[in-house]
Amino acid sequence: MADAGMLRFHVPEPEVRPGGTPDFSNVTIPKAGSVPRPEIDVDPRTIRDMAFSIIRVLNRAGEAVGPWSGLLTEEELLEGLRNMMRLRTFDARMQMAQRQGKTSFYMQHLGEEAVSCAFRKALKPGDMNFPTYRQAGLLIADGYPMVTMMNQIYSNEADPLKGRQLPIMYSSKEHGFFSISGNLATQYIQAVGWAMASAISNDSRIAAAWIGDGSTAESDFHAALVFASTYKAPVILNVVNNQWAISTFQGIARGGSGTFAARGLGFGIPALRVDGNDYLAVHAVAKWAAERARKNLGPTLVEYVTYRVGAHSSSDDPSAYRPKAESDAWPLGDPIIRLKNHLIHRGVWSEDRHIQAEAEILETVIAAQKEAESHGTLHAGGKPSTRDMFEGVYAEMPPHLRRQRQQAGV
Ligand SMILES: Cc1ncc(C[n+]2csc(CCOP(=O)(O)OP(=O)(O)O)c2C)c(N)n1
Ligand SMILES: [Mg+2]
Repeated sequence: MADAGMLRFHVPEPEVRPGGTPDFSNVTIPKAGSVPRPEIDVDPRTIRDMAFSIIRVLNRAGEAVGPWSGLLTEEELLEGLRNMMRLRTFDARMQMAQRQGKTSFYMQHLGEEAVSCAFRKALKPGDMNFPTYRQAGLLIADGYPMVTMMNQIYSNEADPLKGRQLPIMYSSKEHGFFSISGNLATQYIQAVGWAMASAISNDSRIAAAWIGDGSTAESDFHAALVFASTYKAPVILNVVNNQWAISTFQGIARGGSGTFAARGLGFGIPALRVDGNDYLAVHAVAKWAAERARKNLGPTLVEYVTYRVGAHSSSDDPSAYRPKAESDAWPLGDPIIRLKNHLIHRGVWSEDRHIQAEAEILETVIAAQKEAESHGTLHAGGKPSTRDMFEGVYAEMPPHLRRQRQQAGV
C-alpha cells in the first residue's frame, strides 16, 4: 500500500535501553559561568534563551566562576556539604531499614541532594514549600530532627502524623513543609493558591511549588501556570527534571517543547534552567527567583537538570528499563563530590576531613535511628493509638464516627 496519506502515531523513545551503552551526548552543557545573570526585574521576553541553557557555577576544576557565583560564605558552603551528606546517609540507612522490613516503603534522593538542600537556604522562615516526596533536603537543611522523620517512616508511637500518611510523606508547618500528597501535581496549584492568599492578605511570605518532570504532564501543572502568571503570584515554580518518571523517560512528558523550562515561556513567566547538581548554582537561582517573588515581580519557573541515580522507590527496579551504568555517564556529576572538590580547591576542606565527617554523620544518623526504633517500627514496638484514627479531621466528631469509636472501645 502506498505510504501517502497514511497517518503515523509518534511515541518518543529513550536513546538507550538496558544492555546498551549510556549516551548523553544529546544533553548540551554550557560552560560554567557562561550564562549571564539578569536584573530581577528583567523583561521576560529578553531572556527567553535562558529556558534552553543551563546556569552553572562550578567548573570541572572545582572553581566557582561567573556572575551567579560568590553568594555564599565558606561556612555556608561547608554547612551545605554536611547537609547533603546527612541526607545521603539518612537515605542509605532508611533504604536498608525498608529492606529489613522496618518500614513498608522508602524513596531516596541519591544524586539530587543539591536541589532541595541548596534551595532551602534561599527561603526565609515562614515561606512555604509544597514539596513532592523527593525534597526531604528541605527539612534536613532547615534543622528538622531526623529522628522525627524516622518516626514518620516507621509509623510508630512518636510519628507526628500518627500513621495516617505513607512513609516519607512528612509534614511540618513550622519548617515550611506542606503535607505531601501522593496524588502527583496537586501541590502545584495549592502552592500558587497559597501564594495568592499571602499577597491578598498583604503578608510577606512566599511559596515554592515542586514537581517532577513526569508530573508536569498533569493538567494541574498547567492550570497552576495560568493562575501564577495572570495574578503574578509570589511563587517559585520548581520542576525537578531527574530524567525519569518511574520507568518513563522525560521525553514523554516533555513532548516537543524542547525543555521543561520552556513551558513557562507561553505564559510570559521568566524561565531558567540550572545545573541541579551544582549547589552554588541552585542556591543562586533560587535566591534570584525568591527576590522576584518578594518584590512583587511575580512567578519564576526553574528547571533543575539532574539525574535520579537511585531507583524510583523501594518498590522499583530500574535495571528493567535503563542501562545499569547510566548514572556514571551523567555529564553533570555528583553534587556532593563537586562541592567537596570546590571546598578542597579553596583550601577549607580535605579528603581526610571528608572521611572523618562521613564517619561522624553516620554515627549521628545511627543514633537517631536507635532512638526512633525505641518508639517502634512497622511490625514491632509502639504504634499510634487506634483512637488517633478518629481524631484530627473534624472539629466536632460526627455521630457515626463517635459510634464507631465507641464500638472499637477506644
Ligand atoms: C496523579 C498520579 N498519577 C500517577 C501516580 C503514580 N506515580 C507515582 S510517582 C510517579 C512518577 C513521577 O515522576 P516525576 O514526576 O518525574 O517525579 P520523580 O519520581 O522522578 O521525582 C508516578 C507515575 C501518582 N502517584 N499520582
Ligand atoms: Mg522524574
